[in-house]
Amino acid sequence: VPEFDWTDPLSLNGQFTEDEKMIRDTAHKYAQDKLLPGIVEANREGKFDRHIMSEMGALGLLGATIPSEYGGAEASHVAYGLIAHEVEAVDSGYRSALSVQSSLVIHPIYTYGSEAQRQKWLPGLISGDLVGCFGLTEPNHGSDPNSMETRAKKVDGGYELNGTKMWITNSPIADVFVVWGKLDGVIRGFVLEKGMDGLSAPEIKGKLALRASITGEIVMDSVFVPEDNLLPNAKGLSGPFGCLNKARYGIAWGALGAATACWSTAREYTIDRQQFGRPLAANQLIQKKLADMQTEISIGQAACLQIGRLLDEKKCPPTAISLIKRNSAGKALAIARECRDMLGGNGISDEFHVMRHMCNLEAVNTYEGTHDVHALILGRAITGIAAFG
Ligand code: TGC
Ligand code: FAD
Repeated sequence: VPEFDWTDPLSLNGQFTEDEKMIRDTAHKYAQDKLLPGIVEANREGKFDRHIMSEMGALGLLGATIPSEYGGAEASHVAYGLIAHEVEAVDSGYRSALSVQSSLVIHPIYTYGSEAQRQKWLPGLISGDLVGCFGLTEPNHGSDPNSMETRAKKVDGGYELNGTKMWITNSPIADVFVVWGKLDGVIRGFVLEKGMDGLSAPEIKGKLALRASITGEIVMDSVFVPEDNLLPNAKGLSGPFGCLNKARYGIAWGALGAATACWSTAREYTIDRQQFGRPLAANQLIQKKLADMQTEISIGQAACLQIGRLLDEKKCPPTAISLIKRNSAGKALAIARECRDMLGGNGISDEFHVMRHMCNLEAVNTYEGTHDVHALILGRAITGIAAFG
């Protein structure tokens, strides 16, 4: 009889290719050896170390699915998901940096850009020499990006952009800004570069989630953007949404990495800690919680694997990505809250990592489409009735 492996209850490891396992192990080692030792301090101080992008780039973790001619690792979507899982096991903020760079900046330049644009920006973004950000959300328009106020006007030799983007991961340290704005009423993508006149990216302070990630605004005050910086092959909301599909998929894997880290901590803690003369883990209530969490995590991972394979086969409907993004983020948040409780008073200390994950997952449950917005996307598909407006 095959043995049950509590670390891999659905034997998913056997479903990965050798390449995927190698990439996962590289990401795991990097995250544990290089990211984990500094995360408590980075979170306390609210600091993101720019050098992390270069380190991830050097290991091939950025833009991993992109062809090698631009510096990419030509990895599968499953490998990309496994990278997100391992990095987010340390901190959702580090996975955010990776998601934005890979799915929201490298992907649109590769998919919607001209050959000249690919050659100009992709190698630097994939190596981590350049940092990118993605501006869709605005102060007055988050769940409803179609109502955006950012406008582009045709001028001699290019476009003039006016508008403000809000809650933009990495914008204060970005070299390259993929910004979405309306040109003659149609949403288009523009690549802005640090130093352009009228472009600024002030940091948003006071975050209680994703403190080790840097977040800012993008303020565009009559920014002149040359003709060559318009992404030629994206028109309408399907442009930014094509990027969100990729990022939401990575988040679905990543959130389960954070959940796994919390669950492992709670497991070890309740085995080690004695109350009433025996380990906490000897109590049925504790074992039930651990079993419920393991069930949700492993079923969630199996779902992510299925979606990853569908993406690799170019057979994945975007609505299926809403299902896993919503499931993983919501379940991971619930698991982190439960683990926090299982650690008792120690659960509120950052030394145990769980409460940091819990706070981070509040943001993960909100960005890239809130938990409820993804329910409405599924609801529209199920009923044929859009409940947004
Ligand atoms: P709707 O009528 O649904 O669609 C308009 C056009 O877009 C197309 N489309 C998609 N295309 C590809 N993939 C998808 N997932 C798509 N969803 C829609 C659609 O086919 C249509 O195309 P066309 O050519 O017919 O015009 O538009 P709506 O305005 O009714 O949309 C409503 C809703 C709720 C689905 C949508 O607006 C939504 O998903 N809102 C959530 C916004 C969001 O996710 N923002 C994320 C910002 S980026 C971010 O958070 C980064 S955090 C990253 C990090 O730090 O890790
Ligand atoms: P709102 O849309 O105002 O929603 C508020 C509440 O109302 C939510 O609970 C929502 O579910 C609910 N709601 C909204 N509409 C409906 C409806 N029709 N029916 C029922 N309930 C509804 N954006 C970017 O473009 N780039 C980034 O890099 C980026 N990074 C981010 C990083 C962080 C840390 C955070 C917090 C956000 C980031 N975002 C980014 C923005 C993020 O995508 C938005 O916050 C998110 O889409 C929600 O938009 P909102 O904050 O305007 O909330």
